[in-house]
Amino acid sequence: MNRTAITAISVSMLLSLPAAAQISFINPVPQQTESSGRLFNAPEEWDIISSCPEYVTAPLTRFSADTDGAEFRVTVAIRGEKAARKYSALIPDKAEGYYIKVSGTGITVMGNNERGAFYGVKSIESMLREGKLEECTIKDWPEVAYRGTVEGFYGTPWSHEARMGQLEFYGRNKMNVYLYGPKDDPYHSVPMWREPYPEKEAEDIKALVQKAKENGVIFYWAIHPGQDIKWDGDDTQKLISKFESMYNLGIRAFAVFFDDISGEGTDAARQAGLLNTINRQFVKEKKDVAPLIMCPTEYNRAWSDDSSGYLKTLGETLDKDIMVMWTGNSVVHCIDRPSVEWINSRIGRKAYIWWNYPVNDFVRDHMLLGPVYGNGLDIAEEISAFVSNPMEHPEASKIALYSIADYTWNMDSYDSGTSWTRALKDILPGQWEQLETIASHSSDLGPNGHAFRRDESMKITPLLERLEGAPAEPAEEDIMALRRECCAIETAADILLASEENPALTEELAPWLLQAKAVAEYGQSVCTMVCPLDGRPEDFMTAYMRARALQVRMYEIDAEYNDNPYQPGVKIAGLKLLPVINALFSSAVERYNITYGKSLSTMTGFNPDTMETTVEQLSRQPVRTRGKSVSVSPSNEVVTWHEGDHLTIVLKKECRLERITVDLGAVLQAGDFMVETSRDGLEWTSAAMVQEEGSSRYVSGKGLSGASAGYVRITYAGQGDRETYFRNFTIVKE
Ligand code: 14T
Repeated sequence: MNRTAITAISVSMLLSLPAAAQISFINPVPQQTESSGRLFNAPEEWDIISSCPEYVTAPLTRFSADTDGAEFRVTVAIRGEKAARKYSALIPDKAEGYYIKVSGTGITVMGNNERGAFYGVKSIESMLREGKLEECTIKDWPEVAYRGTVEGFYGTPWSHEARMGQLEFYGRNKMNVYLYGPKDDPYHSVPMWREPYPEKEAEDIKALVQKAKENGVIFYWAIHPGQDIKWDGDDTQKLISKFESMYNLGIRAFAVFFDDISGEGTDAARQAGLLNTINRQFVKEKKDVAPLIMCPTEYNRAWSDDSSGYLKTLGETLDKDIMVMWTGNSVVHCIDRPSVEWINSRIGRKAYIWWNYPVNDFVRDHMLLGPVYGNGLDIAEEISAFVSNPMEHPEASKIALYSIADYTWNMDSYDSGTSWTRALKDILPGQWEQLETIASHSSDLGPNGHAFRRDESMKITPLLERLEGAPAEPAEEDIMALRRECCAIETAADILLASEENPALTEELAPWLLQAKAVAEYGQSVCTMVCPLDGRPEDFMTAYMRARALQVRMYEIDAEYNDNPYQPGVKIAGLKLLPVINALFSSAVERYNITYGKSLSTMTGFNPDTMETTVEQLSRQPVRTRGKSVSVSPSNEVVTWHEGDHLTIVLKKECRLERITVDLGAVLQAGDFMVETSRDGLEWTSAAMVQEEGSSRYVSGKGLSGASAGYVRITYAGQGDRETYFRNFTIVKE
């Protein structure tokens, strides 16, 4: 074992001792700490001396009674105040910085500004998690000015309660921005962005604004008007009136998103004109409104083309104090320094990073619970902000958000592994090891159109690689190790399914926990097939039958839960663990068949239908079989078809078809696209497709019923390139 490994182990042992140093509860990891290591119980009474606003000291009054004249004194002040004078050399000279001193006689919290003082208090609050304090001094400040989230995903927007909980979580983890922009809120986007919110929603927003204030979070409200905006003064006025109505609900920070639109709305000069008008006639006039944020249409490098001049126009025309969002080299991508320099030079300002992680709106069957890694540790100086687009699962998103808070505050010492462990402990203190076991096998996204992948099953990767390399002759100890891991997963899933520690988390994870349990039981059966406990063929057969039964159960869980129209189902451990178990299964059955002259099925997985295509952008889209329907997962991207391009669904077994549906997001010209079926992939019969009234959906005509096919394809038969969406391509078996 090398030295780094030894240090790593001893550090993690220290961290997992029950009486962990209280400083370790503080997130993000503070910039500078000094500690005597002395821990003591928080007194029952303390005297809080502060002229800061109430919310700054409120976290402390929850712990001990604020009693005038109590011996233990807590002083909270902000640079410039009299009480802060003698600390002026100790307070970091950075926005939101703070200085803390904890001793047996009292606590001093000095903020460089109001939010700095609040964060100092939040650090004390975190330290108090087990009712203890640690004698220490801390100097702390953030490296990125704006840190937080953008609720910017497609799918079910977060509930009001979830948002309230998020804002508290941001306060605790020193994130200062929440951008409200769920794609499926009709009052944020088309069709109703011009309308004020109904009363109930308006009340909720007021409550969120209040909650944000109490947690030092800037609540940005974003509008997404680009799909139907008309560039006349009229819509500008309507937009400003909507902002005015939001201002009346307490909103003091605004954003305009122009992402994912087409047509008129995408014009850079017009967008910049609108933003500048809002900036000058609304933001500046109000005096108490935060700097505007805009999300451009070309919001990532793959979609921005210097020849269009789009970014250059924004860079030159937009008022300098308007911030511009950016997702990186593609829609879903990690951010590194060269890529930030590339965009900064075009927009003439520091990019406002919109990181599309852990958002899973394009892989909704996956839960993204793994460590946060991959972003440059040297980009703090180059960006104006870094916000994360999370999953529609608010509680599960906190695993990633905890580390994103850590990363953006303190990049220099960010360590994704330790940050992840601390996140798990924070979110589920009593059962974090079980959560870790599950999360470690639920981090990759599976194949997806953005080609964004995450590592998975890291702790047992060497084991899985050995088994994968030679599934036919696995070492006995490797099978034992695999069995142990599967037992651990099954145990963890059972414990978490019944856990009452964080009910919201259990509810969100439940389908994936059931799936994890099925995978784990399947894995154990396969281990028994490979190494029959007494080496008797009867044991093999029982284990084999159970493995088959669990394959069916996995399929059923996938078919029953998480019913959304895009990526329905429940996937877990798909990157490494499940493929290895499947490989072991198949080779064990093969060996058995040869030895005993049998012909048991070696097939694994119940998604035997596949797809072939000449369209590069669609080549990574998965095929999904659900009941009788087989469909190619839709792509959000605009797809370019070249002459003769096709996409073919290949059925595992020829069968009679009931229906074919196609939706390319537009009304098609006769002869542009052809849908055909075939029994052998050689001889093709064309299927008549009928447009559904007033929609871009086409459904096969009556003639199809009864036709038998093993292949169904759609071909672009027009001339020149053609751009379309790819919303749906489904066949329904009879
Ligand atoms: F504005 C952006 F920065 C952005 O990322 N917009 C959307 C966002 O709402 C969504 O959650 C995210 C992840 O799916 O990606 C953007 O949505 C897309 C991505 C596409 F590739 C919409 C259409 C696409 F073709």
